[in-house]
Amino acid sequence: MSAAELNSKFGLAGVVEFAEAEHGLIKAAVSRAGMTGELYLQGAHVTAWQPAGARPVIFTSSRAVFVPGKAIRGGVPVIFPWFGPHPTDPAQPQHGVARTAEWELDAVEQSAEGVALELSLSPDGFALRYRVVFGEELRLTLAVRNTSSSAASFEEALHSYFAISDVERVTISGLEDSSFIDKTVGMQLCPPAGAPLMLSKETDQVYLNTPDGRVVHDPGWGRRIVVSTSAAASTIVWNPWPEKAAAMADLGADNWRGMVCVETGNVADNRVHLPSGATHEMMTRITVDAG
Ligand code: TA6
Repeated sequence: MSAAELNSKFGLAGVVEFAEAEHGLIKAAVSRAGMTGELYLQGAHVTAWQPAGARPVIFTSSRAVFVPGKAIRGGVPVIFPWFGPHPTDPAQPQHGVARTAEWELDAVEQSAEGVALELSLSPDGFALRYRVVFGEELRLTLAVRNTSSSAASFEEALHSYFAISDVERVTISGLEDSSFIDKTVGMQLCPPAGAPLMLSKETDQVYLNTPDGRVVHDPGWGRRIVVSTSAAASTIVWNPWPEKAAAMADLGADNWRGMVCVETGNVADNRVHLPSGATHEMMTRITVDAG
């Protein structure tokens, strides 16, 4: 559907407006009572959320490219049905197919909790429903139904990029008791750190069996980003640091310090196993408060 058709079917004047962005990608701009948000239909990709009176919470790279079929650098990419490289076929795209696919918009509604957009996608053997609620909090719910006639398994993640003052000054709590796979040292399984996480070098860690909540403490901006989750057993923490960031055309050496990925998912040992016809629903709720 064109932006004009989407506006006539789903638009809410002054609240939800669709527009054609670069290279024909369609985006929805959301605003209500001072809160603003943005979502691209490609990948059902949230690229901005800023509560009223607060700084942006979601980071999107100033060098991000918005091209059909290419993943957007930043925001909240939806990772499905595999995380990282495909397990057996290197020709398959990193992080699955959902983040570069064109999702169907099914509904737009307003309620006390905020402005909700509902989208769907049907990759082989599955039916995905994604509900994004922009409000005082950002609530993301991904439901996956196994539409095949046999049991199936998959990995999933909401690969959220958070805007921060300085990655070397933030602390991440809630992962102290979880062991993790360190992708920077050959996927080594490491024991729990027993203390909140501070980043001092390239970090790419997959935490397993994590509790339903973590906090990014940002002393530079005097705030906390609180991430509550349900039915998500994994947490991934990532920052490429300057050298790798400089080698990424859509990130660059001037962007790495102001972002950290703290992702909600079910990956590696936490992958989901679903009987035929069954549905699994994962949710993350993001809020900010004065730290
Ligand atoms: O979530 C962390 C990670 O898996 C890292 O290994 C890094 O590759 C990052 O995702 C970004 O992946 P992308 O395919 O978007 O470049």
